[in-house]
Amino acid sequence: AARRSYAAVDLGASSGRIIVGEFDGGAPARLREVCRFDNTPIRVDGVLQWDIVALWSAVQDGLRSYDGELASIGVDSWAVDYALLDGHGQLLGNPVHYRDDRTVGVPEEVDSLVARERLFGVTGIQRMPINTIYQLYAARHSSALASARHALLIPDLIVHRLTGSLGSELTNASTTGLLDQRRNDWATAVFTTLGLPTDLFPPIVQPGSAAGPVTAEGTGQEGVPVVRVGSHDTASAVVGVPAQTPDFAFISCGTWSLVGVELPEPVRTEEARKANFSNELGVDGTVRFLRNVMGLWLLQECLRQWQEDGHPQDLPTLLEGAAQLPAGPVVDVDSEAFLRPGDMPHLIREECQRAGQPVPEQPVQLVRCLLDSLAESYHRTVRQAATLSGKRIDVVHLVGGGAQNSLLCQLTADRCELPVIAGPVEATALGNVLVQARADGAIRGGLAELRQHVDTGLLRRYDPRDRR
Ligand code: ADP
Ligand code: LRH
Repeated sequence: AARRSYAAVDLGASSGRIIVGEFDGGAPARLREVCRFDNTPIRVDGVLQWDIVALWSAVQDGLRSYDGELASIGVDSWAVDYALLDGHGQLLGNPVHYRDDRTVGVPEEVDSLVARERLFGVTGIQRMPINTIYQLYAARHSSALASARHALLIPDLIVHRLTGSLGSELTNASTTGLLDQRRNDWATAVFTTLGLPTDLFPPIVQPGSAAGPVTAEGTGQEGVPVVRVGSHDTASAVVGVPAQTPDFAFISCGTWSLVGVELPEPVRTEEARKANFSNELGVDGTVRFLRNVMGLWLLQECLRQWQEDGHPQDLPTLLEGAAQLPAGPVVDVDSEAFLRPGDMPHLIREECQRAGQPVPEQPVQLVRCLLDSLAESYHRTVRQAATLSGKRIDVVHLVGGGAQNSLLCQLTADRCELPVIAGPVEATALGNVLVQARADGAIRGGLAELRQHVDTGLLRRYDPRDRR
């Protein structure tokens, strides 16, 4: 068969990349990284924001640098954040970062307008300050919102810039806390109750649908079709999970760790709400029943702080050292104290002290502490996901940048007492191109068939070690 190539534009909270997946009729897709760029948030007038102009320029440059022929392009990115556009489609400033402190105390304010139980019953989403619903409520009196005609989630914004097409792709819309899962449409009653315009977000569009050809200049790809994929990066990551059995749990492990199971139907029970689980919508009508765990953000912030303090640390050396240490103190990684940028080593030590545990002093001890703590949270969440959903779990798939952290993978296998299959690192880009290839007719089938296209050479297995 003729070779077909699809570009995944995958913007993560710590880095963006363009990865081209090639299909030539054989089973595994070949992935080739075209470019990678840092995603460094900026603070302007005290507000933490995404540097969207830098990101867009990097996407343009990356697409232009690709010298082969593309069958299509798909875009995925992190959830919950949005950009505002005026009536002419012009951007009204940078998107505010979900870690900005404008949402402090806002969930409680919204509770008094819409009861938590009711909101979960409609949207099925975990209560987190970062959710779009709380960000928009915090911004309800802003001049930007007053002059806005449209709000677009990040991947929808990039698709709009590429094609001019307006739409809200379903999987990412489900993370906002503003989507009515019973109808898969915007929860207009919730918008109204909160005093928000009901037509702010464009209509819902399905993953796998066409967004139109590239019209943007400066990309070198004018005319190439853009396909809407599972535009929530986690939706694409779970498409790219190399599951060989339905009885798996996943950990999509990057800046955040998304820990849960894939289900045919949501679980919007009171128990699920109390355990703070989310029902995120996936490709092919699936549901990701999961909890957001704070993730490698903790490590990223420690590294940033040590650098700022003039004691830069080398990650591979730290991880090697941490593997030699015995298990130490464990903190609750999901504490809101860790959500926003700050002196993470100090915050972790404080948390240990508060819990009456030994305080990790050296960087290597801190790294061991946060990896043990993450593994503990993964274990608890996998167990809860199984109990709350009634699903059996035989194996844990860990995908994303964290799959390169063999200590974390091993600790996770040990704590969960289950085998961990680590990889692919670029599961998100893979899931993105798999959905494009299917839309193009190059591959066929449901998710189980798409998952047969994962290159098993990219995987590593960790078995639980005996506990002494
Ligand atoms: P995101 O998509 O949220 O930007 P990634 O999936 O790219 O995140 O994962 C980034 C994380 O992967 C980093 O924070 C780092 O902890 C981890 N990582 C990246 N490279 C390595 C490596 N060589 N060894 C161990 N961990 C790594
Ligand atoms: C991971 C992710 C996650 C969201 C967070 C904001 O990149 O999309 O699923 O909860 O970013």
